[in-house]
Amino acid sequence: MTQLTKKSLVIFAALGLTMVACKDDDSNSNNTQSINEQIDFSSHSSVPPLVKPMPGFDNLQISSLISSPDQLAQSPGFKYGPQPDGGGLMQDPDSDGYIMITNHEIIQSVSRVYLDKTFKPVKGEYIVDAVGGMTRLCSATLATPEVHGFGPMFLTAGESGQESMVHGIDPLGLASERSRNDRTLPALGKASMENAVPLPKQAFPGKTVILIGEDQLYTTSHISAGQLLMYMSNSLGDLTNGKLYALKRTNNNQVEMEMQPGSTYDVSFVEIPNAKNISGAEINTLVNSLGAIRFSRVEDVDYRKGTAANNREIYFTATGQASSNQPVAGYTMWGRVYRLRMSENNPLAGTLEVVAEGDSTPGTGLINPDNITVTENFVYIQEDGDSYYTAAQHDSYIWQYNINSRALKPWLTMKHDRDVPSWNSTYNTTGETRYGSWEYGAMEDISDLIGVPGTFIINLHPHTWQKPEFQNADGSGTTTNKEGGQTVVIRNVER
Ligand SMILES: [Ca+2]
Ligand SMILES: [Ca+2]
Ligand SMILES: [Ca+2]
Ligand SMILES: [Ca+2]
Repeated sequence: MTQLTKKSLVIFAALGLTMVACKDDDSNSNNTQSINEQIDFSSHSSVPPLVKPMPGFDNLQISSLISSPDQLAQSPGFKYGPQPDGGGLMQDPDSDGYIMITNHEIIQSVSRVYLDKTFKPVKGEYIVDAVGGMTRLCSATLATPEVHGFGPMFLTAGESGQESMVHGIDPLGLASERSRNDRTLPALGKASMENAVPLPKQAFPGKTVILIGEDQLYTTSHISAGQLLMYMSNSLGDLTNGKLYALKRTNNNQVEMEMQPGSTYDVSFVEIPNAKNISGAEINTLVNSLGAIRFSRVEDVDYRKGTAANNREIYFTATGQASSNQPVAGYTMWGRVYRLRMSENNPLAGTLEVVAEGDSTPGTGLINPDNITVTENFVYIQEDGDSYYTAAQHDSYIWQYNINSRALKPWLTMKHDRDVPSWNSTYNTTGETRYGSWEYGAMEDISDLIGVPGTFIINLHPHTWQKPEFQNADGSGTTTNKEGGQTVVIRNVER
């Protein structure tokens, strides 16, 4: 089958399911007849879920989809790698099942897992290995023709220093080409990037707009700290001829802590001239002289789902930094979540607000937000607590922020169960006792794709679960990490 035919099938398949979902919404969201009864939500993994609901969310139904020790029927040699971070799910154009694309941060790789129509993983392989990945690959986004107007393309960002780049990976590409290192997108710039998130095609019709978080802390050798970057082209699907921009305040104030919760600040995107052809070091010098806001480590970015107006509402995290457990002047320590409202008629203009932050509740509230997932009515904020601030009082949570009521509630936590010896010796092989030793990767709404409302997958990095047999999952022989990874399915998630 040619590539073009495959892509066409993806479009048709996705349109079919979208139409079903729309019908459900119009009639009755509780109409059980509309649910895809073929999906089997029992745990398919040999490892139980490594997360559990927080009090008040006991209706969540959690099953484990895949974990590193699992052996899949059609690919017994495949190992699901450590640190599953960014993910994307699509229908398999060649079957009645699905394809899950996942990057594995620390081994610089991207896996492709095939699932049957019941959502059971049956086969896995790598489409990027550490040789092709070149840099750590963090969060990621699967761009699709039906939502974004181009693709399917898995945009996965490199985060190993300021010369890292975004890779555009064909999710249907050949596994034999996994070591190819010519899949980067120079026009999207060079930086230590967490994610490159294209906005839906309806947000700014005719344009390609991609928001990129720079996970960079302030150091004397990197005084611009982290930026919110934007790639924009006036042609839909053009990833080569657009321009790169950085977010700044219209009053030129670059200090993030001079923006307070409860206030709204005018911002604009300033062009970084010739970004495609200069180094990441040059970009960082330039953005600082252009007056870009210096955030403490921008991690993940997402847009509000629903209408085009919603899609122009952007949420992103600044995960924070500390020096000897104390704040660094001008920078968030415990982390913040920002909301950028982009102007309908001008993507270069907008307003910025702090909607959640941990600095006013050191150690008990928000701790180092990292990945972020936005639905129509909620923002799910995923913590990465392994900076191990001494004042931290809880393990990594996912917080649920209600966009309308502004309520912020701890929603999910890691199942460390350190007081259960058999569990602790199995899943905490390094014996780490501090809070926050496990981290979340991406959380993705798969409801419309599988036809079951309120269903999400969440990737987990149980960093202290390590075994020699988990090493070299991508087969390149170039990495030494031996952590296990897991992806879980969660139902009854409020959207
Ligand atoms: Ca990061
Ligand atoms: Ca920077
Ligand atoms: Ca992370
Ligand atoms: Ca992080």
